[in-house]
Amino acid sequence: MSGTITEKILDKHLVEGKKEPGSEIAIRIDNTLTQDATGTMAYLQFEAIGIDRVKTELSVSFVDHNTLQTDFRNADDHRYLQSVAQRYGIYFSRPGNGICHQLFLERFAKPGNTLIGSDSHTPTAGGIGCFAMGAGGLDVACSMAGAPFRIKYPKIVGVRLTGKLQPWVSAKDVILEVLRRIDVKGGVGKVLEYFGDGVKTLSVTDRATIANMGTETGCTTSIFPSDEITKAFLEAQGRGGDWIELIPDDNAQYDEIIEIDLSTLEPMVALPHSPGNVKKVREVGKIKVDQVAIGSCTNSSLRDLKVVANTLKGKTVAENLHVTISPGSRQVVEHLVRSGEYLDIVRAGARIMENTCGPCIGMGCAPSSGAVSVRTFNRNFKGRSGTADAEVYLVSPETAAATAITGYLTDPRELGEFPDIKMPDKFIVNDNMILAPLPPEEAEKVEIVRGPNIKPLPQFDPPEDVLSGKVIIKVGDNITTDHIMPAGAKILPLRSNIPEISKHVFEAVDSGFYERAKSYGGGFIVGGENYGQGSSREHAALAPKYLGIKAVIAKSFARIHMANLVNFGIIPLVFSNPDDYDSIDMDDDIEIQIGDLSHDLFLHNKTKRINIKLEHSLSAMDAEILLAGGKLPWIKKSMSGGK
Ligand code: MIC
Ligand code: SF4
Repeated sequence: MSGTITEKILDKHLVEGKKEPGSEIAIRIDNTLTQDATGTMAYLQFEAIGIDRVKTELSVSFVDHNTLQTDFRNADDHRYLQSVAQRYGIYFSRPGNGICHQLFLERFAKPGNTLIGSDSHTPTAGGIGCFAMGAGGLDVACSMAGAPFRIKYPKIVGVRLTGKLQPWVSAKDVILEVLRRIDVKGGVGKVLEYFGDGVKTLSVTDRATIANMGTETGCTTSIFPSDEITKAFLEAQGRGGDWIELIPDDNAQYDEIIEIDLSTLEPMVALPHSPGNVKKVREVGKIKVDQVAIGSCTNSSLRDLKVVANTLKGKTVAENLHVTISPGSRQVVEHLVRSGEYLDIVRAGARIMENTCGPCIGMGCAPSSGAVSVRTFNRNFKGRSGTADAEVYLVSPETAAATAITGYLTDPRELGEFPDIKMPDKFIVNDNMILAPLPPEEAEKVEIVRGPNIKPLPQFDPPEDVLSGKVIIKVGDNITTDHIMPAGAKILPLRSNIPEISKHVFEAVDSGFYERAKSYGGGFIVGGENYGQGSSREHAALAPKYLGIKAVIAKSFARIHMANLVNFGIIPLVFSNPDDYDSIDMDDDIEIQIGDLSHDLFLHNKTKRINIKLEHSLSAMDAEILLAGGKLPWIKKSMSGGK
């Protein structure tokens, strides 16, 4: 039976494996996307695999994360990315064109396709019925080289939407409600598949907002049907030919059901410092706010910014408040300019930024010390804004605009009547900032340009039979990749320079980590539940590996980060009994005999003179990759017929 949308797509793309939740499957990947901050590493790895041209139906390289260009390093990355795209048959979206997920939705995403992207919010394309997943750059490189992508067959959770959202309540409030119910690890191993009559009341960009921030539940992806509304969106983008209908069968069976009556939802807010810490805005009360930041891949569509423009129209942003707006794409900007709504925003005193990730990843507009920042973004991890003691609240564009006017956290329903929002019948399509792939004869002649900031990939040896060393750090639950490998304006330019970026590992958590890792010659990390949640950045595995980390022993792992650990030869191990977490401390001397990783393992804590039983959920192939010293040596061997 293949009643759900998820099953329909997975059935069509299945290359290997059984349709049983938790068992490993391999699927064919139609499309890939990368962004600049993860892209340089992904393409260095693609080059190292040694394929002449991408083997996917379509691959796109975006530049949206780091466009500050405070010196040559960033510009070097952009130049490298453009030349590599032209060399290997990849579309290239030039800096300034927009945020990868918004652009992919507008210009490339197809219902029924599979997509992996080197960014954790790749599931945004689930809003159009595409099965889209975040992955590490190396996995994306492998899929560009034609390799299938491996995931655990997910549990399929049906999220039944009924009713219709009230005025001033929007898609962001829906996903905040999902997060309120299932929190930041409630989606692990699952696909959130939306169905029911309420779906018809949501536009494609509303659906994309929900699918985008579904990432924060830890799910494999989120997906919506492709229906008449999807068709109208694609037609309005001049891409009607890309539409197919994709709806669940009447007798579709879901592993679990979540019921949401849209008409009962109210404006919601995620409080510091977790996207899962959700309350109703009216319950939280009137907190004084210092900054409002609107945009990000979650809430920067034309619809969202029209709501903001029409709410701000004729008003001035509150005194002492600093308001920024980062539109999702040039298409969005062009519409706002032509309709005059851009002027409404400018006149209200909001600062319109570039069409990039901007403040969402700490690229400028950091809040002041101890500030309260209200954002339409998807993550509010401590320090991510660039200010360690800032308090970040996540809300809808409606709540952000209302807050911008009053200066304190405001339930937008207090503003009275909802403005009349007019969406265009056709979008203004202008792809002049997207370079199409060159034909093979021309592509072959393209010279790849590498500046001094593009350092060669580090090489790693296979692991020893007995791993030994000290615990270099012990951390708690829900450690994010932002904790492990921070981003922001200072560190993002180092993404293609592993020796330099590795100096910043765990910087905000424990400034002694780098020195200890160096002086001990590497060792181990001990973590709690959901270790590595958040971003797909493989630097959170690659840089620790460079510092000699051999294994991470945790209570549980987030999906993408665990795959990245395997890809770079760091062994992800789990305590058989979670209480054993308490019997291991920083600086303990430990030893683990790994053998061929086919058995349960024991950790010998030499300092405490105890043995601790460990487990892992590695597949046979993961074990092979780890024993080969990582995925790059492994794939090179397998592609040259060495296995
Ligand atoms: C993020 O939102 O954390 C990022 C920056 O987009 C990351 C990717 C990266 O670290 O480059 C993500 O979500 O995967
Ligand atoms: Fe960019 Fe923020 Fe979206 Fe990540 S979450 S892709 S940094 S806008």
